[in-house]
Amino acid sequence: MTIIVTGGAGFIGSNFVFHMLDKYPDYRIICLDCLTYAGNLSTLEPVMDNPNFRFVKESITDRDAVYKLFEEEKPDMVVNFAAESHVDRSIENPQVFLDTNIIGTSVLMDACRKYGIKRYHQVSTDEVYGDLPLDRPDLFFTEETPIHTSSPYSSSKAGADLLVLAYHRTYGLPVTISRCSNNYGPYHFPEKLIPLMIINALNDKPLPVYGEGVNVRDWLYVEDHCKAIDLVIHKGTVGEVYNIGGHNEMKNIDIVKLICKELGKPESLITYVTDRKGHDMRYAIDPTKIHNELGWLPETKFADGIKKTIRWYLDNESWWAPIVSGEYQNYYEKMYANR
Ligand code: NAD
Ligand code: TDX
Repeated sequence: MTIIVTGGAGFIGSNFVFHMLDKYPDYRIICLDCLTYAGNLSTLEPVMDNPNFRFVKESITDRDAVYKLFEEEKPDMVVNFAAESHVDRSIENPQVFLDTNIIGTSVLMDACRKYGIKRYHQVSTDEVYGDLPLDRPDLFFTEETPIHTSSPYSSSKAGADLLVLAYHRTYGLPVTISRCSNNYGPYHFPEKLIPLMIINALNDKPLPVYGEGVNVRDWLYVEDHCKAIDLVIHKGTVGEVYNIGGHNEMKNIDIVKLICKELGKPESLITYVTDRKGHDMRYAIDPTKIHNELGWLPETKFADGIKKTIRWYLDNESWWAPIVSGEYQNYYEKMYANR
């Protein structure tokens, strides 16, 4: 079995590469990643010498490069993690989100049509469903919830999902889609809520909470997401969408306070800043389908996962220190100074 994993130098993709190489020692895993600011080759260091692993630095939007890779490797499956993934960046500059997330997806699927594939899997997000009101805790996103996006990021992911389903219906491409809630864990890029708050707290810097901090996200440990995708690509039904989430809703402010507590830092570091434009209020996944059909259940409780994650950032400063001292400083200045 040869699997092309796109975006495998990013947060979830790298965790997926590790999971697959570990669980299936006879599989060949090809990571296709162009190493944007969010891609980090040092993350993949532990598997670089594995004879079943190959890293290819190309963009999923580069048709010639993608076709060449398909000719060389004749993959059985493609799992597409490659994306521009940060909502705040999409609000600043939507164009690259459309290029990578929509055009890149179509290039990958064109290659699948041209060379043949057993499965094309699209890693999507719960954000395609928009948001839920805070005063209706009885409501959850199911696979039937209409697409109703808020940000350029979520719109680009929704556009990709629609294309994937269209390639299935029109060309019979054997596709699956998974829509997961917020992930956390090792190798999470420092621009995102949890790693940003851990790293700022460690440096005794202000903790910038958007608005009043009451927005709710449904957090899942990254390994549980990887295991769910593993199940979907092996046992999921072609043409189907699977929601992934572990019923773990938390307010942003409660997460930030928990991080302060775990690190022994004062809550006085918390600073309320101008809200995100179009900020989604609440995400909440109903994972009944993947549980009933594929037997998936999350294994890591948030209380344990967040401790493991904080421990990982404490032990792996050598991973994040070069990131936050480079170009990231300009990003941080632009997004947070005078906010
Ligand atoms: P990330 O930003 O950490 O990593 C993205 C990776 O894709 C990087 O390695 C980057 O270099 C690569 N990439 C970007 N553009 C590329 C291109 N044109 N060609 C090749 N590679 C390219 O993202 P992540 O958080 O790991 O998310 C991975 C996927 O999971 C995304 O599709 C995202 O929409 C989805 N998702 C993320 C979450 C989450 O909480 N992080 C939740 C649900 C779904
Ligand atoms: O500095 C911050 N302060 C803050 O209050 C940051 C970076 C975020 N927030 C808030 C905004 C959100 O309500 O925290 C919440 C989480 O923010 P992000 O980490 O940016 O994640 P989110 O916008 O929820 O999107 C994430 O989950 C779905 C991923 O980045 C997406 O790729 C995924 O599809």
